[in-house]
Amino acid sequence: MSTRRTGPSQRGLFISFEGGEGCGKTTQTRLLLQRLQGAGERAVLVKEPGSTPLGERLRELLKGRIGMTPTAELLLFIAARAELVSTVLWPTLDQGVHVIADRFTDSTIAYQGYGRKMGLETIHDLNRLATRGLKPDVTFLLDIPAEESMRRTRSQRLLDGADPGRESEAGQERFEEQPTAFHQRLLAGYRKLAAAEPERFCVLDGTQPVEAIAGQVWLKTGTLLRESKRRARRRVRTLDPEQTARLL
Ligand code: ATM
Repeated sequence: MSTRRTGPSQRGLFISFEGGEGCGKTTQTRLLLQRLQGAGERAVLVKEPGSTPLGERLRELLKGRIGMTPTAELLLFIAARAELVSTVLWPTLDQGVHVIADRFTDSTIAYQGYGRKMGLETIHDLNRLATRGLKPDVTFLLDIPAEESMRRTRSQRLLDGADPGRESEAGQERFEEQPTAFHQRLLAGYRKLAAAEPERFCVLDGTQPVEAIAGQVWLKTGTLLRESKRRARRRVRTLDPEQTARLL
């Protein structure tokens, strides 16, 4: 099946953010959205799982009280992704709108693959099925030590008013209450992914101040934007008159 439907006009950039709990990616996605829009670019933010009617229902299930096997959990994340890619991501990018994703395929490899120790080959195959060839142009990995991730999550829950002595809900237990070893495997998994694809990953020290991280994210995004505009201009120059007429 052909996946790319873009013509010679400029496709939007697809930018994903990854990392463990409390790494600050949600803050960074919002800051980047503001910055892109402030620069006159069209951009949207999506969150995985979520950002479609089906994805939001699946998010409720995945973060709710219901128990589930690791296989069922994996398939629900993949189902949410398949829906998001087909109904939102490809159509949006094809219109030249940039998409910022709070988690994407690497989360499944890190959490279900390295964290839950499920088969990496199977996860890669399922990711391919769900994404139909879509890959981020850049993935920002906000790297924080596993202990710091767990500390930040605990203080956030206290701020949110959760009673630390109370039994946590199944959805919270699913990831946030996993032992330190799970978070260490998760982080090691992310670092392996980044080392395997250095041209896509931009690894940032997530313990830096928010503004410093935002500055590094903006620097890299600006470079990609300029490259993407240059490529689009080159494509237009190489069109024959018939193709140009079809675009007008
Ligand atoms: P947040 O991104 O809102 O934190 O929630 C999504 C949770 O789902 C997150 N962990 N917690 N808590 C990571 C987890 N997750 C997976 O395990 N696999 C996936 O493929 C995705 C997209 C998320």
